[in-house]
Amino acid sequence: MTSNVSRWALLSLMLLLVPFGASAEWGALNMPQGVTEISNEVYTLHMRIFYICCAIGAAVFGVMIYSMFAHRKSKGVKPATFHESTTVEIVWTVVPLVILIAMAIPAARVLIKMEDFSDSEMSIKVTAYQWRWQYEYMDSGVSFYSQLEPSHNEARQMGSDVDLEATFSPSRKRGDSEGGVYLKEVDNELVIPVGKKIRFLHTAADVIHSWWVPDLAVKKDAIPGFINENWALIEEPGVYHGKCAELCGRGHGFMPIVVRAVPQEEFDIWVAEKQLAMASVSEQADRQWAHQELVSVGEKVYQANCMSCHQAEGQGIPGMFPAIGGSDVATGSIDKHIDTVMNGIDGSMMSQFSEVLSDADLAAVITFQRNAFGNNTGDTLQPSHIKSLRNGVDIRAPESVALLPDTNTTTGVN
Ligand code: HEC
Ligand SMILES: [Cu+2]
Repeated sequence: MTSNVSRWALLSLMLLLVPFGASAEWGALNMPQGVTEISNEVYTLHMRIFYICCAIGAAVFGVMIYSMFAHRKSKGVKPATFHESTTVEIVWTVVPLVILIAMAIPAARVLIKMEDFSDSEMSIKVTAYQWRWQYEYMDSGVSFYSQLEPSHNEARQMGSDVDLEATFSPSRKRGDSEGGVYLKEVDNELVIPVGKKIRFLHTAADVIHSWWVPDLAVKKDAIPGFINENWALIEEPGVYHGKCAELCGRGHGFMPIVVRAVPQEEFDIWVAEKQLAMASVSEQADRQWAHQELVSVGEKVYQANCMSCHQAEGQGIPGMFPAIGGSDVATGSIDKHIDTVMNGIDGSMMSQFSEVLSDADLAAVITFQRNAFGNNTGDTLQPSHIKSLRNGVDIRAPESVALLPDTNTTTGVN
């Protein structure tokens, strides 16, 4: 009997120890402490409540185990027969109440602080799309899209023979290997200055997403039609990773976030460079492009934005994504092709790209599709054509909007 009990005790102990032996890094099990004041406060709160839970657990299970062992039936102990002890009832109401209040006060303080957007020095609007983020710096007008780094996107494709272990680095620190951490890098990082209170405005353009960067203690739902607020003040320069934390469809696992916090001077240079690049994008739309130039730029745009569905050789996936090679759209009327890419196809996975791609990128990818994968229409689509389409009637607006009466001709309205 005794040997049986001790054998069970030993086995349970071994089972309990298994997870501890396996996890070399304790920190990896816990919540990260993060790099902002709020994230540190959240961490402290989390640890304090965790220890309170441990103490309660130890006390409750201790009393239970002691009672079961010391007063067991086999020792001839008779159960007590008392009922309705007012003292006990008061104690087990008051003690948890005091513990709850002791936890709620500091928790409420941190929550209120998290919701305090006053004195923010900079605002960034973050719009979530399936499956990319758009960052708009409200103060400087800088705006760009950020999505999974193309080399990672390529590696994750079905049948890709990229050696993940050799290409990507296992740790979270960037720079360990050229490829960065698999599925955690983006093409355009969100760059922000250190030491500034930055307000984030979250919204989404299609379904619900959630912008989550654990090191900043920021996790906010991005909901179409709503603006949610959030803020962060990072003290130390560094690179912080995050991801979308709301199941948002097929590509949910492939919308990482990278925040790079840099000193103010470095940030100012970055903003100036971005503004210059944005100006040159609009210049690019005005010049005349060579056919071959459009095709080679288009190939890169295709790889970054279209290949995950239409596949590397433009063969598509039968039943899911149509092939581009030999497609009626990519070899037929170019207007239909432009409309498909710019506006997407309602109710399908083919989303609109007019917001996401520049005039030059749109013209390039369409030219590429009409002259690759065995399509040889010989067509060349100039970026200026896309630009004129955008500047003319807003082809994205629903018809009802286009038909609204012109206020100038309506009597009584100025
Ligand atoms: C998320 C998956 C996805 C991505 C990414 C995607 N497409 Fe599509 N695409 C589709 C689907 C699905 C259809 C078919 C829609 C339908 O007909 O209902 C389609 C249809 C098309 C067609 C019409 C093909 C035909 O023969 O009907 C063209 C052209 C096209 N896409 C171009 C592009 C371009 C250019 C890009 C990148 C800029 C792109 N697509 C990115 C899913 C995607
Ligand atoms: Cu998402």
